[in-house]
Amino acid sequence: MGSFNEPVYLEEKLREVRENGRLSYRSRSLPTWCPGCGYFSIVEGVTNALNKLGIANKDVAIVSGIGCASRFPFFLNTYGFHTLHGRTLPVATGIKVANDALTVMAIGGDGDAFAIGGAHIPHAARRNVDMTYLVFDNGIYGLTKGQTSPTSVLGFKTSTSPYENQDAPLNPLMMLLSYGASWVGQAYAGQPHHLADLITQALAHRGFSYLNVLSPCVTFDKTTRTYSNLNMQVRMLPNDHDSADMMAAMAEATRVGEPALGVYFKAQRPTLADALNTITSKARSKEAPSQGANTAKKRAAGR
Ligand SMILES: Cc1ncc(C[n+]2csc(CCOP(=O)(O)OP(=O)(O)O)c2C)c(N)n1
Ligand code: SF4
Ligand SMILES: [Mg+2]
Repeated sequence: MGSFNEPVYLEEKLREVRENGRLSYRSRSLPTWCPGCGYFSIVEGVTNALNKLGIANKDVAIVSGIGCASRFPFFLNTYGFHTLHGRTLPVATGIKVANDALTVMAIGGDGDAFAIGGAHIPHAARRNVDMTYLVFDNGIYGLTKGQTSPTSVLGFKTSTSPYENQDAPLNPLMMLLSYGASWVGQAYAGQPHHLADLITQALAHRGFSYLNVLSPCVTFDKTTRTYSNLNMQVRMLPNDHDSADMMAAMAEATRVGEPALGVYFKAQRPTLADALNTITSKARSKEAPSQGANTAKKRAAGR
């Protein structure tokens, strides 16, 4: 990689991109996001990660809800499903159950995830559905022109909080850790190489991986989650952070004002597919559930 002082020539960059295969993951639709939106980095991160892991386009399904973030599936040349607002996880779970061979990614904004869709997250996490959930956390409703969201900071003035937001923001990392997600990390759109690396790790994890991506909404947030503020605030998790230690992960997740980037927690445990396979093999054997046997006996006795 060249230094910051070296010029980057467009022709060279285009040749590199054409040759390394990443473009095959992009559709012909160019992103409709505002220039400077953090989401461009996430498209780049996902295409890099898929290319690095060598996952074929036909083996990927990307599911989203509604919002600027949820436009994502249009821009990738994979299977895609733009569902209803907040309903990303149930649809993604259904896809994974129907075809376990697919790499399933669920995508949403902080509003889609934690407001209208909030009640789905604990269940996908506790069941350890083998998918990656990327939340583009800009702390605002971007698509609908800048309303306060569940992750908006205290004191944020928006069209729905003209007297400054008085509601304490949710802590997505703490929520996902306590819900039982088996991989939890945080990245920042302003650090695209690190972001691509974390997306790669999240996709490679077997189980429910959650990546919170801090991302500026350059159009509707000029004061809080801006690049200049985030550049000063973010830090890397300490080198000696033990991602097998839940208490250490929670301690980092609750540190106020200095969002840390990296893998907070990871663990291996049975997935939803493992649980369903267990049920299938039990059902195929003679091992009938006891309640079912009683019901059958009662039916036979005419009760
Ligand atoms: C049932 C329903 N309620 C409300 C809306 C309006 N709406 C569309 S997107 C959105 C929030 C988007 O915010 P977020 O999920 O944070 O995504 P962003 O646009 O910031 O990427 C809302 C409230 C809707 N489309 N459907
Ligand atoms: S409104 Fe905000 S979140 Fe939506 S595309 Fe523009 S900058 Fe990005
Ligand atoms: Mg948002």
